[in-house]
Amino acid sequence: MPMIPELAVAVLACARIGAIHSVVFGGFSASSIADRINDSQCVAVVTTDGAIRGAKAIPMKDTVDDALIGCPSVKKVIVATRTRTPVSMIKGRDVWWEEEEKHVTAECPAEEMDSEDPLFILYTSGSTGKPKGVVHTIGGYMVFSAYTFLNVFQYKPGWVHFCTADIGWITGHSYIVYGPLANGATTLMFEGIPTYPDAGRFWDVVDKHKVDILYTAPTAIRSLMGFGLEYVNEKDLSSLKVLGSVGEPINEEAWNWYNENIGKGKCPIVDTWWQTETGGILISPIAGITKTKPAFATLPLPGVQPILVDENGVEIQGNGVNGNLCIKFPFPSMIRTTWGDHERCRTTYFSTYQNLYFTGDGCLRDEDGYYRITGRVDDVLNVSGHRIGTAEVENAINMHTGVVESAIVGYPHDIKGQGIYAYVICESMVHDEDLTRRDILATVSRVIGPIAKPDRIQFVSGLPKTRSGKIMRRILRKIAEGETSNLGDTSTLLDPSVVDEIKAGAEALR
Ligand code: 7RM
Repeated sequence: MPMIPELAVAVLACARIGAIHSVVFGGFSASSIADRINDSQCVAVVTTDGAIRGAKAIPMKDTVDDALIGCPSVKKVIVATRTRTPVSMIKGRDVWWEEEEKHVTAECPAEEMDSEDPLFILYTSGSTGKPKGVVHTIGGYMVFSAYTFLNVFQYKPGWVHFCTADIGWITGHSYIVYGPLANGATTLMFEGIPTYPDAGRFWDVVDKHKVDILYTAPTAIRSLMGFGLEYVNEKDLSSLKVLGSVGEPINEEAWNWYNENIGKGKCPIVDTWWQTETGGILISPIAGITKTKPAFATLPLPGVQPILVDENGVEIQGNGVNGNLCIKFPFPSMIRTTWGDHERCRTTYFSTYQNLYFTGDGCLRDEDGYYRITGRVDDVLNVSGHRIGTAEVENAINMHTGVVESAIVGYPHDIKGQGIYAYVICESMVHDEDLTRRDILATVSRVIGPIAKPDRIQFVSGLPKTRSGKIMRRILRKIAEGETSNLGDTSTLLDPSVVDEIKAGAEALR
């Protein structure tokens, strides 16, 4: 569903009757929706006729219909009206939200549930295979989203909270719906995009609704920075008390811009680190209490025990150190299982290092004991704050006719944080590279969704592989970053000459 009140209503309605919800971001393709429906075996889908994105209307029901062709578990589809675009309604299966609403009373006693019953499933990308259904429970998740909302933002009764995420992601679940509402806060839902009708839209919303807490992503800050201050300065932002950042590392320049131009130097910034799997914020300043430092998530919240380990899982003690970020002790909203495959949960998160939850992130602990998350150390990209598995994108590209193999790496991108770089091997010489690129992008959109489209596609005749057949992503990453000299040891490669060809091709592409 798009970001309309009916989405929050649907989520809360599920919680009230004891049904498990699984919100799917509106930008995903029919095939991604079908994968999620089939993995969860869900019985009902709630959607809209269409959605509005900036100046564009996008189909929703059509996409759901395409998905449902291969989803026998779904018995009912509830369609809320948003765009009034024509849709096909299947007899016996599809009903209109507005029609059904007339036939139910406003009274609906809450179903009594066990605190460890599942509240929702949310699919998220990992380094291998299809997205996993992260399971959160009623008691722990609600307690922790409420506790962290109250404490991290230092929420005061009467405040207006504006989190710019989509409810299709965990940030929207925890800090648009559950955390604020469990505290009785006023929470804003924003259906638009930051740049429509112009780059002042966020500041408009803040001004119009006298927003107290603004919680957004570094990618949005970096993008809006580029439009200049005229969009900011014509708006009254004096209602703001606390600013938040989430989803990816925030660079110092963006932090300072946010602090000076949006917070006018008077609003504490909470750089909140957490994950779909953690359900709520784990490492973050407490607004106005923790002394902040640009680009640092600072300190763990009470009860959270982060540790850094080396490749062998040995704890790295002391300060001024770098390592892999793990969590030593459970907390209320930690992932309980991956839907339908408990073993996958165990191997993904709890087997890399013994007796530890491994986050997949690299992290620095500075001289003051402050934490700075440096980014993923596995094959997961963070593009505009969205998690994208390299394996998923590779699988999508490989489905395209004529493609033999592909390798995806991330590279630094000024606005998105990371861009998606694709190295693609085709069966024969590509005659019209631009045309083939376009078709590959269409395939990725069709298989996953537009958010997974590579920013750059380079056609290559081979990939740097070790004798055992493993792609040396380290080399591909360096080339994508524009590094041409220090590629490190290439002597273990099956065919070192392929590296020169790739380097030359990358330069030509830039
Ligand atoms: C909340 C969310 C999780 C990944 C995580 C990190 C990255 C999130 C920060 C961050 C640096 C932050 N859930 N990440 N917050 N990196 N500083 N404050 O984003 O499951 O979609 O992504 O996002 O790599 O592992 S998520």
